[in-house]
Amino acid sequence: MDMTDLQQDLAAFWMPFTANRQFKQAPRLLAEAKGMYYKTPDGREILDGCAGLWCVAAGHCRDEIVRAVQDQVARLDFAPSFQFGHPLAFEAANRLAAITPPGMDRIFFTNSGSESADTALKIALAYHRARGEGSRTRFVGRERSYHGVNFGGMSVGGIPGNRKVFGNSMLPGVDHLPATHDLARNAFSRGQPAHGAEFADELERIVALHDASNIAAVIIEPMAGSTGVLLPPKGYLERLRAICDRHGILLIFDEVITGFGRLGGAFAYDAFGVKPDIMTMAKAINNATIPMGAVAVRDELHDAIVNAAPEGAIEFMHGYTYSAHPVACAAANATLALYEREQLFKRAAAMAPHFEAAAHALKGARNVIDIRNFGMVAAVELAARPGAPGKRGYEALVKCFGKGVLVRVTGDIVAVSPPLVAEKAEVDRIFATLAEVIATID
Ligand code: PXG
Repeated sequence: MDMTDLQQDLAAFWMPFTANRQFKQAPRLLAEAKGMYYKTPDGREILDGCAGLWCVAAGHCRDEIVRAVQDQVARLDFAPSFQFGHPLAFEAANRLAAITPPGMDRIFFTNSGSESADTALKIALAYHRARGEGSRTRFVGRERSYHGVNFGGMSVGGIPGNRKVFGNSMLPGVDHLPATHDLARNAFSRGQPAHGAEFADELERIVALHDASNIAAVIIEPMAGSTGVLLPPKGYLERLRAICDRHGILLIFDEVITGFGRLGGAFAYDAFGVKPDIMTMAKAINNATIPMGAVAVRDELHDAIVNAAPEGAIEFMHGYTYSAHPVACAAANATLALYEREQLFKRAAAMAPHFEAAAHALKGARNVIDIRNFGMVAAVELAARPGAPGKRGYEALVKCFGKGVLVRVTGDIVAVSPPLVAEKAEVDRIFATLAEVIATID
């Protein structure tokens, strides 16, 4: 086989979260990218309406990040982080600590959002055990939440499709809060919806059932992303925080999507003012240039775990070969410096009103039953075609791609979350294309 054959035979690559047979009949290939645009192998430009997969916050192939990666891979390709260290890892941790909420300055590195979710759960267990409350082993997740695909994250997650096949092999001792999505009361809300703070009270019911002394942590996405942009109702996060505090339960925010400017601040804390005990990150941590994730924890949690171990002993039995990989760290350092220099989170906040208006201009379009938004993220929800849920959404994705715009679809919900460097004209084009496309879908 020559190289062209190797690239054109699509059978060997078993694609993740993809309808493989359908895709391979009509593949959508992306060969290059720069700034706000992808390019297909035949040279067609595609405007990136979802920052890759919510991750390329600064736009594609930014020179500073590319150079940092090129330099680093030639200088130090790999160094172990078990009992050794390299300077860029400490720099990356300090750069992250500078933007995490106050007092959440201890950073554990992973390679993905899924690994960050499982790491966060393990930190919660280790913390309670170190304090002599080892009976706190239960977790509380939420319906319609996504915390990746590893067994821990999948168990606390609430995506039926992920749970259907593997449901009998999950972590024991997990309950789920109800999802906060309430179209009857909140359709077409701008920003946080008004109704639904009381969904948090379900946590009291779960505590009453199991007793707080058995519950380690609650994990939620402060804004549920991949399940269709579900925003926290006003007062909901505050109430959840208060109930956790009342019962000594840790609160974990999964910020894999919400982190790094998507909500118009560094993290959900900056947008909503509620501070978790542990937060997970990935994706835009290094503009998605090299796989990387991280978990930030409150200093007291770190100290409790570390100080409980005998001197000279490994305090937390956890880590990955590629934790703090030098090339990933180089990309993170260059990315975080770029975010700061360009004040990208503030830029996202400044663009948010225009973005909101452009999104809500689709109100009244065919089959549109809701539009919701916050910062630089919006969802347009279509009514499902009777007997064929997901078909309208998929058609929207295919037709937008045909018109040169990449959007992300979950069922019949179209999510728009472009790189934070998007100009007004690009925001307008994304929504105008979506409007044109929706008009053609019966
Ligand atoms: N937590 C959250 C909140 C996520 O959104 C993960 C964990 C897992 O991250 P990794 O890096 O292991 O994939 C995610 C991932 C989509 C989509 O279509 C969303 C994600 C991944 C792929 C597709 O919206 N989020």
